[in-house]
Amino acid sequence: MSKLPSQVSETFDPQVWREVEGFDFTDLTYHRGVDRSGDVERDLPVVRIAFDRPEVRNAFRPHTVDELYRALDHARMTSDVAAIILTGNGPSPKDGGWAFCSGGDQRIRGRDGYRYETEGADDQAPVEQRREQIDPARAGRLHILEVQRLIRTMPKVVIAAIPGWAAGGGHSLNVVCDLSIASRQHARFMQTDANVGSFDAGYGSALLARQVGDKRAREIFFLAREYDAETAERWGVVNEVADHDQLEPLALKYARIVATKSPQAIRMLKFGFNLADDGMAGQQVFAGEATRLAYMTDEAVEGRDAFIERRDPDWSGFPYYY
Ligand code: S0N
Repeated sequence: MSKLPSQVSETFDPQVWREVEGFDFTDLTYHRGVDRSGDVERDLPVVRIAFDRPEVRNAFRPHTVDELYRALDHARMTSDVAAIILTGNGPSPKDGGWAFCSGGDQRIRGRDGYRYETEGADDQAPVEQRREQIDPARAGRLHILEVQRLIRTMPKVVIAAIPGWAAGGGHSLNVVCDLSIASRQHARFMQTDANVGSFDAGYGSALLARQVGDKRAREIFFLAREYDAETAERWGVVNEVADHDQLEPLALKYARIVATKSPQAIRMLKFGFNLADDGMAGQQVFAGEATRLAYMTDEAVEGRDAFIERRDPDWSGFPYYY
């Protein structure tokens, strides 16, 4: 059941967003930017994906992660979308607190590494029985890492707009986004993984060390101290701090600026930024894009045509040095 625009989030501006049709998300909201300033309503090249579990500081359960992957992948495949804003709705109806995301929902974390939803499983039953009650393909995966990889490898800019807490796996999601802005009044950061026996020993820590320096990253994880938006900006965890009511307008402004740039240049830059840190996987993503570009050359067309026409390729028109 979709939410009324007025119910999405206190900072949500229904004038600049329309719901993306075809989804029935329960743990997220998914909107497309719209320009309603002229006679005709026009889509903007930006989408807004928001965690929508404010009562638990936007913690994610497996179902949330499934929805997040679907929304991000849909945005990836929408050819006229240049940038994705990832944020959290709020405030919490319980206590007015704000959150981007507080990581994995600790209430459904099974001892065996599986994640148990209340729905579909009797959460009072012994672990072994619960395991038989649910589809392991849906419940057992630590698939927030798949979301991280999708954000990292998608050929579009993902902008984290942090309205409140970014903790644990939510802290790591911010790390993996391309750009970040944070609410001066409510954004708070804490890497709580080690408090709860969890550890993002991948992007959440290694990429963080790239961003803030090795000692600082170790401090963030080993001491798990809270830090605010201005500290986050000083350390390089976010790009800019905005007043709370200006957070979403600023995120939209970032997205619209990105959309004025060459899509090809943005893709190659993003993949180039990632390449060295991502090793052969990063090389593969970069090289895939280079191959796509190469297919557009006469030289590649000659190779294809020669095969189809069952003749030797004629490379004479293509110099070894440009
Ligand atoms: C975010 C914190 C600091 C906010 O504190 P505050 O403002 O005092 O609010 P609280 O009163 O604590 O919270 C309000 C209500 O929200 C519930 N809640 C908050 N966070 C969670 C959560 N993560 N899971 C479930 N519920 C949560 C509170 O219980 C409270 O509810 P009520 O009102 O009913 O009492 C503070 O809340 C905090 O520290 N939260 C926990 C942060 C945390 O430790 N998160 C988990 C860290 N680990 C991960 O995220 C795992 C990452 C991950 O998923 C992963 C990564 C790599 C590989 C695999 C995985 C994987 O496990 O999938």
